[in-house]
Amino acid sequence: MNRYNAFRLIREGLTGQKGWEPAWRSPAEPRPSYDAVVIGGGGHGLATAYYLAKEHGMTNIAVIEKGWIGSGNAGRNTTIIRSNYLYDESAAIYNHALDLWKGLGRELNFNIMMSHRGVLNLAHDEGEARQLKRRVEANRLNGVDAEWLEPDEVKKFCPPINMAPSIRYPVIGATLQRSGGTNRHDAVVWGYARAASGLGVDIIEQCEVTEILTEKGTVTGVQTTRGAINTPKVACVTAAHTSVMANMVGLRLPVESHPLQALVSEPVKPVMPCVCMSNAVHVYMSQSDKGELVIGAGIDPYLSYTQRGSMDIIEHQMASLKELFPFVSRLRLMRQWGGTVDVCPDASPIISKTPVDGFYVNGGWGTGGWKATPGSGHVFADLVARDEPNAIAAPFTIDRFVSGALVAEHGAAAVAH
Ligand code: FAD
Ligand code: PYC
Repeated sequence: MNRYNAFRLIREGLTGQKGWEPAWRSPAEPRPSYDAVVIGGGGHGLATAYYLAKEHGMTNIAVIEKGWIGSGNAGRNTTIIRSNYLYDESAAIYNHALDLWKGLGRELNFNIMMSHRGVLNLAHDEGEARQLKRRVEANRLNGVDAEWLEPDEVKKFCPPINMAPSIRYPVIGATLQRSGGTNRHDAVVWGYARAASGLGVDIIEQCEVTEILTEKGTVTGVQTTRGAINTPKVACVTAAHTSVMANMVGLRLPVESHPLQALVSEPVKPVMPCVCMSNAVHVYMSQSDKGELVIGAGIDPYLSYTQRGSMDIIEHQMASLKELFPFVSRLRLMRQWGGTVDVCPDASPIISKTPVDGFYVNGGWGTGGWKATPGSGHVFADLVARDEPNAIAAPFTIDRFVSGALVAEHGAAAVAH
């Protein structure tokens, strides 16, 4: 911090913090028309807007968000980042995202607290071990830094784990992706918003899109709670509300919305050196830089738009976690929350044009879209700007639900599905 900034910090502290400029421009009213409108101010929507402006010169655009930016899953997720998916198509997009994460803090000039602390996926029986070893081989062919760890190596990498063979689901090995890890979700959203705004993008919060306007099968604009906007391109990035928005243009997408919840403990000294996930018992844990243990579970099985989950899921997840990490039984839990995740039948996302000209969809990321944020925004911006999917996006068009060319990733996404 230079002397001017230090002085300013003190002055603002003593004078009621009135002199700070907002980090991004959030005009009260949208303009009457834009070259493109991005619906949804989560990580994916903001990244899309940023890359549209930065890489395609589309600066007359707006992000329309019904709440505040990051109020959806972007601000509710547990920030696990990895690219160890089974199929080539998935490895391509998640590796693309991982590459972008590596330089994102510098690019946005915002500390996103990216930490490549490694992600363990545990195996509890021979069948699971075989599947995970197969995934390691597939990952390596795709340039993912995956390895198989024997039990003593698991214990060495993650000392607090309980390796006792007597527990109900004993740990018999694990995969490790060392470049996987976590970051800070709010910082990512704020960083993208500030950078997009700096390039001219309007970020309109507390404004809901209530209608997609079309004429003869072509988008002409959107109706919002702050009036109509004319635009030839609508990029829909609304996660849990993907199918709701698609319905507005008469499209029925195979996306289901489920609650997914997580919780954090009181802060403690560093105890958990990595991210640890178990598909079999549906639980995972990491430790935030503040010291809180960040703990998640599987989806609540019913469909719902409520941003909360039910108690039995928490009971199940904590019972499983207590066996794997007995020390947690002495911790107090501090906060619990839920989000609503948009799940496709093959546990892979949709990045697609639609039969309605000018209406593009990016959604269906389910329980695993945070890790994809920069990659998703990057390839979606390219699709919206050029009206053609690039090689990374092409496998994720909605045509696959007709052709049957699904990218079935339930295994790799399974901890939360
Ligand atoms: P969102 O942040 O939900 O953004 C969509 C936005 O659209 C919302 O802000 C919403 O308000 C807005 N919107 C909706 N309808 C309208 C409308 N009509 N008009 C205007 N705006 C509208 N993924 C991982 O990779 N790793 C994890 O560890 C992980 N953990 C998770 C834990 C939990 C508890 C949850 C809930 C999710 C988790 N995920 C994880 C999944 C991840 O959070 C999502 O896949 C991802 O954040 C989706 O990003 P988004 O930007 O599309 O969604
Ligand atoms: O996709 O790695 C993941 C994940 C972990 C928790 C929720 N999603």
